[in-house]
Amino acid sequence: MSAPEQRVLFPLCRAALAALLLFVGLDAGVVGAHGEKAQEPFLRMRSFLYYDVQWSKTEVQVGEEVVVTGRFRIFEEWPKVLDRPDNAFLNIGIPGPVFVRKSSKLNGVPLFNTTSLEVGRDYEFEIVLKARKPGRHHVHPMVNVESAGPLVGPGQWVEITGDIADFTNTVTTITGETIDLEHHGFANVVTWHIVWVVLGVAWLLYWFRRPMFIPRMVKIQQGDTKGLITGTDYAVGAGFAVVTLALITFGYFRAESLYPTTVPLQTGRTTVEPLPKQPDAVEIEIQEATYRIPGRTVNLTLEITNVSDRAQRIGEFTTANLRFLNTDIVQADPGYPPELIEGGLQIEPAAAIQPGETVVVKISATNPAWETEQLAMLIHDPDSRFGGLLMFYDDEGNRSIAEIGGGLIPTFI
Ligand SMILES: [Cu+2]
Repeated sequence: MSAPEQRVLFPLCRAALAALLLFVGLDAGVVGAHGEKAQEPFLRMRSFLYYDVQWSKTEVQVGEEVVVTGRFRIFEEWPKVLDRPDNAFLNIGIPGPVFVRKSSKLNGVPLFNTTSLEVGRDYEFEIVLKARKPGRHHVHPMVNVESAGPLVGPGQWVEITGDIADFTNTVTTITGETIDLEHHGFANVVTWHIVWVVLGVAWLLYWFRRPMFIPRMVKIQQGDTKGLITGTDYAVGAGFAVVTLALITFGYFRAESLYPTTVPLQTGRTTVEPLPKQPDAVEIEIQEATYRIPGRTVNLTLEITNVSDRAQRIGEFTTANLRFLNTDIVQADPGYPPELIEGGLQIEPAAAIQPGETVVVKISATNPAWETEQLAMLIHDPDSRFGGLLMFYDDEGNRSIAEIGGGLIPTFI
């Protein structure tokens, strides 16, 4: 390498190494989550609003199952910039293959295909996971929407103990054979990789053993192309082509004879009906919605009309997987991630709204979570709108869910 080259290359290498170390360092700093807080507030507040999410266990052995259940409401005022959930897939948000997914159901329908979901409606999911890799992992229910991306529910820490070597994932095939998916076909994959790598390397070596790029380029520039490709080269090239085609043909017929009965990967769609619509217990008109920056408080002034025949009280306001509870009515669920449950829901007047009555209610949700969960960022959006669910409870404890959403005005005093 010449001196000028060295002067250019060494600082470049150093910069690349520094960037790599910085990246590794940053990565180590954020192992705590998936970056779910980095999703724009409108994605978390106005798309899929998850509720009643539960994890059957938070500590499991390798091979044990965890069932994640819950519901989501697809927000009626779906953001215009997002593609609607016409092509959606129920998924799980985990850091790599630390669990295997044994089943997923939406409203009781097994869902391993894409489906289309209706805006404004509710769905109930159940995802069964089998613990594979020991560690402490953040587990979110998630729906992937084509062109809109992954829309995640709340994340719970699940601890897997044991040894990954004990993990098995056996299934019985349609021909009655029992196989372990953890290792099935692995030797075959390795064998074929070796075969193709050997062939590829042999092809490269055949050409590399002679002077390569620059001497050949010089010859071409001089118009002296004689002898660049010899008769032997043509023969060897034809030989490689024949061997390649023969291997492909052999592979095809071998697979056909080993696995005569196969089913292609299924790409059909599944239809899932939404949960039946519950009659509205209340009608809500938003009179004012503000975010007071110094106090980290969302203040809502709502005109609420009770259209049910029972007295109604507000028990919870939930948005972006955060739950603000009126602890007079709803007690914190010990199974829900504690960092996502907040008290501090002030309701004025606190009295129940009687049937037929219209009351102006002031709700304030004060919590640092507006900043720490990066939801307050929405005031910097050109479309500063919020969304969420208000949970009403009647005097018999029946719940009804009302969607609220609209513009949110920041206040600085
Ligand atoms: Cu997470």
